[in-house]
Amino acid sequence: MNEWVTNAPTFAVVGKINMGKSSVLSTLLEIDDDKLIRVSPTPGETTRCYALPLTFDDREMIRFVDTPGFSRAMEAMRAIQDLHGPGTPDLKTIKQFVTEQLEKGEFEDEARLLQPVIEGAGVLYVIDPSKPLRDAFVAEMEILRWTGTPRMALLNEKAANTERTEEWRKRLGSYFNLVRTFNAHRARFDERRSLLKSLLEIDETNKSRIEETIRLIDREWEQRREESAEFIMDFLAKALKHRETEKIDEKEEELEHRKERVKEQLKKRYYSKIATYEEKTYAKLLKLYRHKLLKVEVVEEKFHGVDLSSEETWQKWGLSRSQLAIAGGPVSYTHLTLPTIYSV
Ligand SMILES: Nc1nc2c(ncn2[C@@H]2O[C@H](COP(=O)(O)OP(=O)(O)O)[C@@H](O)[C@H]2O)c(=O)[nH]1
Ligand SMILES: [Mg+2]
Repeated sequence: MNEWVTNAPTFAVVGKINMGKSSVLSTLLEIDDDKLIRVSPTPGETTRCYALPLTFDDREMIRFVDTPGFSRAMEAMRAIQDLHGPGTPDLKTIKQFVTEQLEKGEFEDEARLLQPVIEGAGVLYVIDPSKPLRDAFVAEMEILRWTGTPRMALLNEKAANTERTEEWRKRLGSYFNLVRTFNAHRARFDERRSLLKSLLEIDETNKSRIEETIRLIDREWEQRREESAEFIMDFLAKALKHRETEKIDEKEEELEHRKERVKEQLKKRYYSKIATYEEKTYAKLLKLYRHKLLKVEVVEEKFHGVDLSSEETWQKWGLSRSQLAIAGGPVSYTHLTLPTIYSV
């Protein structure tokens, strides 16, 4: 019985340890959760395979499998060749290698990584093209080619240097059906969508399922945008309507310093309240976009001493004269109503 490949189209994410496999998956699937996926600066943190389903309404649409990664690709390649004898090893040889090595444990990482592949999973091979193209990488590509499985290479550029990218592309082109870039740390919705779309090119048998998933993702994204616009409008309405008042008695009204003190207190309370509203809005937006680990801290002090009615302030924030005219309405309103309401 298959352990990793079930009814949903399945793709194993493979590559050398520390290439960013887990990072690619956490970005692609919006998994911002240490418990579900381990992204780690310490090589070798993922020690077994993990099934990561892309689910809608409890239905598993596509399954990805995070794998430990190749650790001894050259030696594994030779072991597979020895197992096969003369000629080119094929899927049968790889199956034999996996079965034997799961028992023996000499190439445990390789055997675990190849297990979903021999069960029929498509392959997403992650590399970092800023690394030199060593023989060990060629060995990985060779082993994957022997499986005969549909496969795509993903260039996850961790460092900025791109001088080796072309060389990588050329080499990958002869081993993979498709070569795409996907930056695990910078990819946004469009890149994620386009990666899912690329799966169509390596897995034609599941065309309608993958297309349906893309439609669902599009619909979900649209809903999120509408919801986030509502959150922001709600925040603005609350912030603009907010008032802080303080009573001072007649006697004190004559005292300038007393009035100034009350003004300062009001200001503090006002900005603290606005900061609370802002923080709550951020929390709702982060939840909507599934960021669990990210925390936003709104520092209310950053507003202190800011004169929102001054043109200079807005220009410092990079607003042009016409934008300033638009901003001018609510701003002067906020400013005027802010700390100057006294009830006597
Ligand atoms: N700057 C940068 N670092 C990355 C990127 N992808 C992964 N990393 C880092 O590389 C390290 C290994 O990543 P991980 O996903 O655990 O690699 P894996 O062993 O292939 O699963 C982690 O410290 C990641 O934060 C990337 O696109 N840009
Ligand atoms: Mg990993």
